[in-house]
Amino acid sequence: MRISLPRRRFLTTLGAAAGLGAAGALGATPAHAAPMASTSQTSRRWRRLADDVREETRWAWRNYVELALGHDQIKPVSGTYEEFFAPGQPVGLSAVEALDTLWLMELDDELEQGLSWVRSNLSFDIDAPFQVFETNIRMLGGLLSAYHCVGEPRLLELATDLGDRLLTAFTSSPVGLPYRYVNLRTGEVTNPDTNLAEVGTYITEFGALSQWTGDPRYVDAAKRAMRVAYEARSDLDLMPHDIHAETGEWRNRVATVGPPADSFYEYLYDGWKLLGDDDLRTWYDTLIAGITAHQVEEYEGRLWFPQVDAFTGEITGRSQSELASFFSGLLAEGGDVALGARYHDSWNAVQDKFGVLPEGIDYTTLSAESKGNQLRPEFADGAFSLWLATGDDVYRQRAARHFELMVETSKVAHGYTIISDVTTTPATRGDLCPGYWWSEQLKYYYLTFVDAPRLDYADHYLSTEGNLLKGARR
Ligand code: IFL
Repeated sequence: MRISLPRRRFLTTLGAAAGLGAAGALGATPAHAAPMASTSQTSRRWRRLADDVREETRWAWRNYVELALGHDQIKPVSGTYEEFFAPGQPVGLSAVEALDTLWLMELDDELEQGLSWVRSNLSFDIDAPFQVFETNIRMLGGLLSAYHCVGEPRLLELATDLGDRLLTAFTSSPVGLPYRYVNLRTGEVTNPDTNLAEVGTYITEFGALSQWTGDPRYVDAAKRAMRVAYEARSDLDLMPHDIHAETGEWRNRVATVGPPADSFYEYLYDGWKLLGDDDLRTWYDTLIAGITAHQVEEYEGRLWFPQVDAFTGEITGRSQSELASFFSGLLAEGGDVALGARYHDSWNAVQDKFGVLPEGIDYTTLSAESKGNQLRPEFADGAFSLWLATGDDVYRQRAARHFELMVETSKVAHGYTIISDVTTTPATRGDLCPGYWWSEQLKYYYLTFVDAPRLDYADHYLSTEGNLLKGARR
């Protein structure tokens, strides 16, 4: 989720002061503005990087279209593909995830290929259980962001059809917490043993759907689920990460800002920002105060978020998932820029040590506990949010390094792949390009390196999956 703030204002001011046009302002370095010549060199460097990102996107898309269009995820080493949600039931996940990225990059021929596939092929009348959370952030979010960008009514029709099928997961529960799976055709729900992210990452997609269709059922269901979880918080204002969808009872005691809790916190802030719902801001502030009081640890000069017992505050683990690095950007957007910046610094130390970030570390030793990398976007996501919040060039530099490392290690014959071990030399590659890659880091890099004309930097919203639900400049 990313809502912007002061950067555009700053650049405009600096550009005007230096007598620069729009292009000159691109390379501006806040706080310590460089002389004119080096400013334009810097500007050219960022433009070149943005062009590189766009070219890599175009090349990878061409491969996907040739080898896997309509399938969920390309396997870019073997040139084959696999489905993400249900075996033998493709829904063109990568195509749907890519749509708003292609639009923002003005890759309009490629966008038309994706839209044309969606128009002619996409249907959700599928007799198979789909994971509600993933279907929401990836497919519903992808369709809604594409609708927001190109305005085609068919995209909203498809989104509404899918939203109705997902809603059953909420309305089937006696307390309103969604089951983890719903059969898209029959509405049969399964897996009530769930977690914070999977009960509380709906409010912006469902909110946008409610606003654009005029039907409040979606946003009401999403908020009800968040309220049920929030009201069960501990006296320390902490939340265990596992919960039961039929009873609302906790299934463990461990609080974490990483998975499987992460985007629950994100969507409290996002829901407030996108929909203006003050309850959500109050809930966010309450829980972040609990986290900063009980769930932060300084370790050898770096700041981390340990796992703690939600009822006593005792530290129970010092592992850190790479996915938690998004929290740096969330903190900055929520108003605590200093804490967010310190947390990003901690992750930057991990990037300095390993290059490509491992999936999980022990922060007491900075050693890799989980050695793969699933081609993850969170570090670049945090860098983009901090760049927007501070205008400090250091975050662009970190994003640039992240991009360059990805090209060095993950680029293979037909696209970009996950890494199964980042600690070997060279890194050991897997054979899969996850759907979120199309929606997330390509977009974060591009928007960080260039002033994209189709984005309203001053007022936009990107979801947890990087889907643009506000701020498209059509
Ligand atoms: O689906 C992606 C999204 O950013 C999220 N969780 C994990 C994925 C990327 O690592 O919310």
